[in-house]
Amino acid sequence: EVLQQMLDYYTRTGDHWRTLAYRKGINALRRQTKKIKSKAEARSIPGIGERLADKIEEIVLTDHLRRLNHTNESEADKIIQEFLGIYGCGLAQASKWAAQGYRSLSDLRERASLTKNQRIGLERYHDFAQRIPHKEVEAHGAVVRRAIQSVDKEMQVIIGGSYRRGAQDSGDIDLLITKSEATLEQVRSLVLDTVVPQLFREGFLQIGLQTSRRTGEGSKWQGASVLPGTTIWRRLDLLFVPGAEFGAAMIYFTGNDIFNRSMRLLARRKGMCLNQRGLFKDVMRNGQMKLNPGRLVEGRDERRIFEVLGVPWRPPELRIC
Ligand code: DCP
Ligand code: MG
Repeated sequence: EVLQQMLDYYTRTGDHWRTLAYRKGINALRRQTKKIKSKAEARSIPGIGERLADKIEEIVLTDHLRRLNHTNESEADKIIQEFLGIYGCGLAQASKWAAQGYRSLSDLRERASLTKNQRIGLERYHDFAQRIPHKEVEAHGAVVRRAIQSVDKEMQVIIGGSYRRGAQDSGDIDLLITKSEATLEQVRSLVLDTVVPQLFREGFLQIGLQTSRRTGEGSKWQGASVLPGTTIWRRLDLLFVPGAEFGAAMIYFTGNDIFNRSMRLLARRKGMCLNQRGLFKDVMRNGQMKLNPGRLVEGRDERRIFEVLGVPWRPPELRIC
């Protein structure tokens, strides 16, 4: 719990590397079957480095961490943390508001000039802050699946993200929409031209927070939905996946992010490149820079991508790193 509070702090302050180290460390500790009581014991666990082992020993001996007392004090940090809960608000925006003197959500609501989406994020702050129970994620998926399949019976809707990893609750709902022979444009136009307008008419979709043609290469729709008979708005992502990229997209959108990172790193070590569209080989690099996209080895089949990388198949619920 103490390390988790440190992790929350580093997440809030955007300290990328410490965030990773703490997540790894906490997960490694959770997997231990007996209590870790010293620095040496902590240090012998893969994933726990020197400095984290020091902290673990301190927690064992004192029941708290000096550093934590310090980090908890910062008032500005608490404000920024609160602002970061506004959907679509990143660290830059949160810090900017804090620097402009806004101290609370009601400050923002009353005095700040906000974009339409920021205003919605603020109005629905408490909705979006709540975790979504597994069963409810499933129900949102079913509504979208029904709407999509009433237009095209062969179109598939798969619930990805933390849900696919078996989480009891999720931060948002990630739906992959795909069909074996469909192109990106075909999936996109079915969803954007037909299904999304229909789901708005039914009162299921409430708002589009990012319109697809502006984000990335137009491969998703992001917004909010409400189940019939309920009032809480949930964050919903519709991800358009061409049939040929299904396996790579499944890996990417199943996560978790750290598992993805290690798969990509492994691909790189083997002279390949893994992204959400496929596994590529013969990629030429100049340091960090990719000089060519390489040749597609596999995109369609999730298991095959594991095989080519030489990684034994890992069911989604074991992809928690
Ligand atoms: N993803 C990633 N790297 C990121 C962000 C996301 O690899 N920086 C991938 C892995 C995630 C998936 O996309 O599992 C979905 O992203 P979410 O932010 O929705 O994360 P989760 O679904 O895992 O968790 P949550 O319950 O918070 O939604
Ligand atoms: Mg998610």
